[in-house]
Amino acid sequence: MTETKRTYCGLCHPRCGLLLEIEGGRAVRVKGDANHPITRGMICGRGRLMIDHLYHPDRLNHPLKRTGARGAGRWQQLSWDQALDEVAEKLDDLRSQYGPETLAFTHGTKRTLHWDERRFYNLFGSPNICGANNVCMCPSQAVEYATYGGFSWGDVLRTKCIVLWGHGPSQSNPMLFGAIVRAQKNGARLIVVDPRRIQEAEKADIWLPIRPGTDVALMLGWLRVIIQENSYDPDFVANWTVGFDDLKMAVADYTPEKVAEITWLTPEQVVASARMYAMTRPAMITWGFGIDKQGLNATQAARARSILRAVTGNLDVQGGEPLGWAEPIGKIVSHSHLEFNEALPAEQRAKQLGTDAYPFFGFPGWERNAAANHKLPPDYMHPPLADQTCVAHARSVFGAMLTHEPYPVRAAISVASNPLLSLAKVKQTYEALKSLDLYIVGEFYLTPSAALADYVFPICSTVETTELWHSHEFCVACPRGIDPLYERRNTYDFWRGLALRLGQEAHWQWETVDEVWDYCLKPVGLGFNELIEQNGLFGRREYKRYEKYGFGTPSGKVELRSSIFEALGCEPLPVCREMRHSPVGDPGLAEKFPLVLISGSRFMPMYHSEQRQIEAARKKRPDPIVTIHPQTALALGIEEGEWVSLETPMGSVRMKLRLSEAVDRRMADADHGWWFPERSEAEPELFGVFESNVNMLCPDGKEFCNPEIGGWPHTALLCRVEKEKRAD
Ligand SMILES: Nc1nc2c(c(=O)[nH]1)N[C@H]1C(S)=C(S)[C@@H](COP(=O)(O)OP(=O)(O)OC[C@H]3O[C@@H](n4cnc5c(=O)[nH]c(N)nc54)[C@H](O)[C@@H]3O)O[C@H]1N2
Ligand SMILES: Nc1nc2c(c(=O)[nH]1)N[C@H]1C(S)=C(S)[C@@H](COP(=O)(O)OP(=O)(O)OC[C@H]3O[C@@H](n4cnc5c(=O)[nH]c(N)nc54)[C@H](O)[C@@H]3O)O[C@H]1N2
Ligand code: SF4
Ligand SMILES: [Mo]
Repeated sequence: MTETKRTYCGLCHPRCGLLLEIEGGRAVRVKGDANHPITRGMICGRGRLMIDHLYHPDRLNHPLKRTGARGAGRWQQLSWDQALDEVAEKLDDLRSQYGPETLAFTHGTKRTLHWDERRFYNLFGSPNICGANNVCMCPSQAVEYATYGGFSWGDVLRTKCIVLWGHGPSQSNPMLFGAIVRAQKNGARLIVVDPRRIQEAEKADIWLPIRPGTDVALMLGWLRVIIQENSYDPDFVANWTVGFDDLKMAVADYTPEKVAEITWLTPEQVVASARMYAMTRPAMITWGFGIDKQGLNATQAARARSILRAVTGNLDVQGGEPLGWAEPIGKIVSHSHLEFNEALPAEQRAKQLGTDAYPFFGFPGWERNAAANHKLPPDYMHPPLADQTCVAHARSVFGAMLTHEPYPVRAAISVASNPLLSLAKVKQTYEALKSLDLYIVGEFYLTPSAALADYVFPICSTVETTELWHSHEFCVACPRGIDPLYERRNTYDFWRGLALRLGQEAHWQWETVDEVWDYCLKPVGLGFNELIEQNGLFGRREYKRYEKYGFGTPSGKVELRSSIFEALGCEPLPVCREMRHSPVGDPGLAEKFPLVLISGSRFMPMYHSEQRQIEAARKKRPDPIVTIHPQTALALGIEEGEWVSLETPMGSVRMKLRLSEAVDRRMADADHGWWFPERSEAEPELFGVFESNVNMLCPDGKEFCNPEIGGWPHTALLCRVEKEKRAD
């Protein structure tokens, strides 16, 4: 007999509705849930692999404790209680010896709840949560809070013009891509700013093949055209912004000719695209990782993008860039409340590593954003999440593991992150993790990072747990499809298990995560099960609420000139910087490393370093790939399908060569996230983690990071591609 259970996929961000078919207690098939109120039966090629993932023989099913040397691949199984008891005791000892700040956390992309770890760290007393946050979306969030008091999310289905700026949803967000295709059918224009001729570029009205890392110059050029041609919204600018005259001066030099020279575009392309964006209303610019991964320029590009949205009058209008939470969705208990940031005392906040160098992304910036937000009704605009706008800098944290400066970091926990694959400067991350007294990982699989742990906890898949998923406009209950297999548990149980053993019991009153969801839904008069039954809660959006409340910034207006940046010694108006390793930034280096490197462009069905062990996924992408133009390959004497060495001044990796006219002759496009689960775990092999891991080539020194947030570059670097030199 087949039983069908409603559940959800969390193998990437959208949380699509799934139906799990269960026979004899075992899930055997998966398909999209046609009754899901948002995803309506759609699932992608990765979601279809849920069964393979759920029962994969490599899955971690029991807690493990290291028995040999770190990284030697020798483990013993133990019970959750035993493992949690031992870990808690060690954490307690380390806290007494070095202070709570000695415990760090490495953060991945939004796959788990995140507020639970923040709550645990706040109560433990450590401000040292670090990870991909400085490069992924969080910078945009922090910047938008400082500029207009919230994070906007384009209204794709009702817009007339979409700008995909460093964003390739056909590979990275299939649900959004579907919506863009529908919007185009309804007449929306599409502008794509991307160095590669991606699928979206083929469909675009205008494609701008920009030189990587120079997007701020184009944004400033657009602003200049828009101001000169009076195609901005004069009423909005006059009534709702501060700093317009300063902005005018800041963009004055960015003539179409100058922008063209910087960006590899033509002056005509600059002007035509600016006009299309400004004169087609309403319009929206999506968030794209192509911007956030630019290191030096990422923060200022996010600032310039938010300014473009504002001066064109697209903020908080239908079809533009809505702001804030729809009624009554905003009443649901926010993640910022669950984070419990007030629990971390000022003297512990002051110890956050890296904040001296990058104040805007640490407590000094977060506290200013939060103070400005407090003027607004909380159900209209939730406070900035510390999880997304207030983190320690990974390199400072790893530095403190190695040097014990400014104080020793002796322990770390990684849950839902694979730092050896995701962070720049792999070797230092490796040395740092190796040096710890205690390293704990919560995972699905034994990854290269997990292989270095002292304890590994088996975490259940999304279909084995629940989640309350909300956007600004709706809230959906994500139900459990089957009970957790073996001894897998969800991350809430992991954190609560530790918390109870470390004196935090008063603050973890909910025994299960389902009870947390009931607590969150109480203000809207629902329980989690009722929400499942009524198939979601949908809000009613009001537009232009700034007319009622103002913006959640210090001035109450959109700050084209940012007072928060200024107070923290950061550039208050958008500026363009030349990337350190670029054909212009270092022409001498460019002679030795002549190609501009971009890394990590998304591809299906892989997600970052995941799915490498899943046969059906691996068939589609068996090897790490670097792509260059056929003419470039001809000149280098290398051919499609051969293994090549890809090198930057940081190091060298091997990848398989692909040739494509979709990339410029002057650049190379390399996969990220590669390790080889089929190889040996024990060191020195460590699943081949150093062999084809593109982050071996990415730097994160201060000269490469933007001074506001400290984001490091995964794009716009210099590299060379050569025939592989064989040892034989
Ligand atoms: N060179 C280069 N580097 C990049 C990027 C790039 O474009 N180029 N992209 C960057 C970006 S945007 C990001 S966000 C980071 C991503 O960085 P990470 O999030 O660290 O990347 P993943 O490889 O997805 O690692 C997540 C790990 O968590 C596990 N996992 C997944 N879901 C869960 C869960 O629900 N619970 C638990 N406990 N574990 C789970 C997976 O098995 C996987 O090993 O990488 C960054 N690194
Ligand atoms: N299949 C798959 N989907 C994913 C992920 C995954 O690993 N795999 N990761 C998820 C995560 S955490 C994230 S953050 C999102 C990111 O998803 P996207 O925002 O789509 O990010 P990317 O694919 O990294 O880069 C988008 C585009 O930026 C371009 N680009 C690179 N450098 C530059 C530049 O300097 N300027 C401009 N204008 N463009 C540039 C690339 O050519 C690429 O087409 O994807 C999510 N979805
Ligand atoms: S992996 Fe696919 S099915 Fe799963 S949440 Fe992401 S888009 Fe949806
Ligand atoms: Mo990301």
